[in-house]
This record gives sequence, structure tokens and C-alpha cells, in this order.
Amino acid sequence: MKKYVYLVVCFLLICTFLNGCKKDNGGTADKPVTITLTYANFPPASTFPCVQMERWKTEVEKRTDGKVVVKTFPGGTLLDAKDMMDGVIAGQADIGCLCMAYQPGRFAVTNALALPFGIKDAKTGSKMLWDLYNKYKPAEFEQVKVLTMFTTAPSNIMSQKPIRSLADIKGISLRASGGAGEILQAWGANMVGMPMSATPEALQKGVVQGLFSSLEVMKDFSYAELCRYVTMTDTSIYPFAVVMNKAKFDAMPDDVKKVFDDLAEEQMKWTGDYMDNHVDEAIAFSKEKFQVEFIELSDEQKAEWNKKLEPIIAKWVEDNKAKIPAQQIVDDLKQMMTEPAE
Ligand code: DTR
Repeated sequence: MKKYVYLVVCFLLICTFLNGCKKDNGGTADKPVTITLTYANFPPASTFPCVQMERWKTEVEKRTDGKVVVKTFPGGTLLDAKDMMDGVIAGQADIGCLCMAYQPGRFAVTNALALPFGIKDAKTGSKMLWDLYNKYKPAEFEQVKVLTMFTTAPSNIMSQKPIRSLADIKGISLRASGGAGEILQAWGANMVGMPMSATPEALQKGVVQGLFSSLEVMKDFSYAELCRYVTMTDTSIYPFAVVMNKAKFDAMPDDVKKVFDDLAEEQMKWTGDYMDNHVDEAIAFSKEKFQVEFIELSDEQKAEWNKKLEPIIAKWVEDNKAKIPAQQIVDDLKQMMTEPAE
């Protein structure tokens, strides 16, 4: 009998020991503890926010020698577009990628990038956003660790009917978000606000007759099939941020923190480049596969369209100057536009 009691005690001790090892993610002396991080994203896996997420994951896993494993959740499977920031703060995901235009009031400083400055590409926009963030370190990011930021390429109008003039755009329902929406309104369109992830259904159901965004979506969401016309306006970029739960980041070992910090600016540049190249690919794809017509406005028309946008920046300064140094931000961005992106 004594022998059985002894065996049961031994068995229980072994179980307790093994269970303890499991809590350490299998860590042993020769194999260090693995840190598993969840990374939430709102659009489908093939789109640029998710492509940059997979690139970050690959780099982190490589540079930490497998010590960090990143589990990615595209398509809103862990957090949706508008829940991203709060979900990361609450720890529902360790990391999240958010489009700041979807919460314009919350990210007042960084959303200044969406004003119609005429920023020429994602490479330039991403660098400007990163520099602006680092200069002002806005309070809205105090509760998180910012892992990187980047922007889209400039927005253009994708539509089911040709838009060749301000008369053509009048009253057409076009989808946009945040600052870009005000631009559409200034041109006379009926702006319908919603995140990109809700747009395919809205287009299919005829709720909108087009959208205003960077053109890589013509390929990534197959909008080229539904929108056979693009009016080139090259206005307004959308700023994005990748944020991490602060407590989770603070608990990381120093060498892992360094890998994340070293990657921040590099990831911003990588994404800007990827976006610009991918826009070119999407234009070629749209012309070849769906014979999409790309409509160029004449110089007089461009002047006429741009004139409509003139009040927008001044109004933004007026609306925001009590909360943030709005005029200084506008002056900074105008200055940054003149500097090379490299
Ligand atoms: N233009 C913004 C942001 C955006 C551009 N490309 C994508 C792809 C997937 C999600 C968001 C975006 C927008 O229209 O929402």
C-alpha cells in the first residue's frame, strides 16, 4: 500500500513539474522561452496593411532568432477597423494596425496628413507622418507603444460611370473616410463614410457608385472589375499606425525591445516603397485585365478642382487650433514636403 502512495505522489510531482514547464512556453536552458504575440488587422490578407504585417512578422521572428512568434489575424478576425486602438489598449490583441482616418477626432495631429497638400507618393507621405509623430508625440498615443507608421499613396476616384468634370461628380455617391471625405464633398459628390473593409459590399449592392482611395485597391479588392473608370486627382493620403499594448511591450526583454525599435523606421520606409510600386502594378493590371479608363484632368480643370479645396486647410486650422498647434503642424508639413524622402 505504502508503495502505491509513493508512486501516486511521484506521479503528481511529475505532473506539476510538466505543467510548470508549459506555462513557460516550453522554455529550457538550451531553448529560451518563446514569446507569442497576437497582431490584429482589419482588411483582407492580400491588402497592403496585411502585406506589411507579414513582412514585420518575418523580420521579427528572424531577428529574434525565433524567440518571438507573431500570430497574425487579418480580415478583422481578432479586431475590427474601428475597435483597433481600444482593443490593443485593453489587451484583446497585443498589436494592431489602424487607419487613423476612421477616427478623425481621436488622431487630430496625425490626421493632418490627410489634408489636401498634394503629397506625391506613399514614400514621401510615410516619412512626413513619421517625422510629424516624432516631433509632436501626440497624447492619443500615450497608452500604447507605436511600432511604426506609414501612409497610402494619393487618392483618386474609382467609379462605375466616367467622371470627366465637376458636373459629372455632382451628387454621385462615393465612399471615403475622414479628411478625404471632405474633399469629395467640396467637389460636390455625395460622400458616404465607411471603412475600406465595408466597401466591397457597398459597391456590389449599389449603395455607392465608386470610391476615393489609393489605387492599389483596384487589384487587391478587384475593384477594377466593378469600377471601369478612374479620375486622376492625386490628392489626400491616409495615415496608418501600428500600435502595441504598452504593458506587453514594457514586459519584453531588452534585446526584443531593441529589435522592435530598430525596425520602426525601416518598416515605415519598406511600406511606403511597397505601396508606391504596388499602385503601379495595380494600374497596369486594371488597364490590361479590365480595360479601365484612366481620366486625366486638363491643367485648367486641375486648377478649378484644386480651388474648391483651398478652404479645407484653413478650416482645419480653425477647427483644431484650440486643441493642438494646428497652424504650426500645417507649416511643418509644408516644409517637410520640400525635403527628400531618403
Ligand atoms: N484609402 C484608405 C486606406 C486604404 C487604402 N488602401 C487600403 C487597403 C485596405 C484597407 C485600407 C486601405 C481607405 O480608403 O480606407
